[in-house]
Amino acid sequence: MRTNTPVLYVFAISHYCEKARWALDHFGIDYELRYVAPGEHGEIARKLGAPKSSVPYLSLDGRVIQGSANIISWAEEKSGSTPFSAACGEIERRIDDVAGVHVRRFYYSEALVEYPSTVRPIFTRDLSFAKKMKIGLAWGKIRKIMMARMDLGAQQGEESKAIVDAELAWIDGLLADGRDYLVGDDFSRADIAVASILSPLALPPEHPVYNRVNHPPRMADDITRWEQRPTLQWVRDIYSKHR
Ligand SMILES: N[C@@H](CCC(=O)N[C@@H](CS)C(=O)NCC(=O)O)C(=O)O
Repeated sequence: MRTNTPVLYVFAISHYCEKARWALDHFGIDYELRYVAPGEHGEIARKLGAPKSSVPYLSLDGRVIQGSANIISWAEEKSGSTPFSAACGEIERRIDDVAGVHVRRFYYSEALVEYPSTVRPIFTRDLSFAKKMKIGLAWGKIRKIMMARMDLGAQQGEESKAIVDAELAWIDGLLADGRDYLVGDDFSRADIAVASILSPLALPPEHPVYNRVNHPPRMADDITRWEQRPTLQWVRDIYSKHR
């Protein structure tokens, strides 16, 4: 059946997917959410004509928009919102490129390397029974590919943790003047970007997936130690007000 409703393809576990999903919700876009399995995601992306394999991507009117930032720009335009400022763009780019990559590597370097059976249920939680079985059988191979692609390991996890710590200090610094929002007086895509990318560390109850995620032990200790940091308190506050 053909419909004109845009379809957003996501991994449940992905913070970039949460970012795109939140933006579509925020801008009041009607869309269908489709969870995909690792492996299948690349095949669908190729069939749709997306330049890369990564989720999130949005398919609509015979074209595809890939990448959380591009999806937000499309949603902003579609909803007739004021285009984002350069300051928003800078914050979003940095959070995507630095914290986005290293929060993920910090988590997977412990979870996927040492406790892989805790990761699989998050990847497969919204998939059909048949797909769950398929991923279960291929899990060893998928894990190896992910470990190589993201360069995971104990030392890499420590490296990424230090980078995440520094990026939290950057946001702590921005919030030090008591501002409610990162740019200007209103909620913006910079807030969506930072809150969603850091949500794996803040575990806000309003998050559609991480509200039920258990982190591996060393990361759980770090998160407990960081719990009162202004940035992570701010992420929980933004989620409670805007998600
Ligand atoms: N900067 C991109 C990053 C997207 C990304 O890294 N997606 C990951 C999931 S978190 C992915 O699909 N990885 C598998 C692949 O690249 O094939 C965005 O904002 O959308």
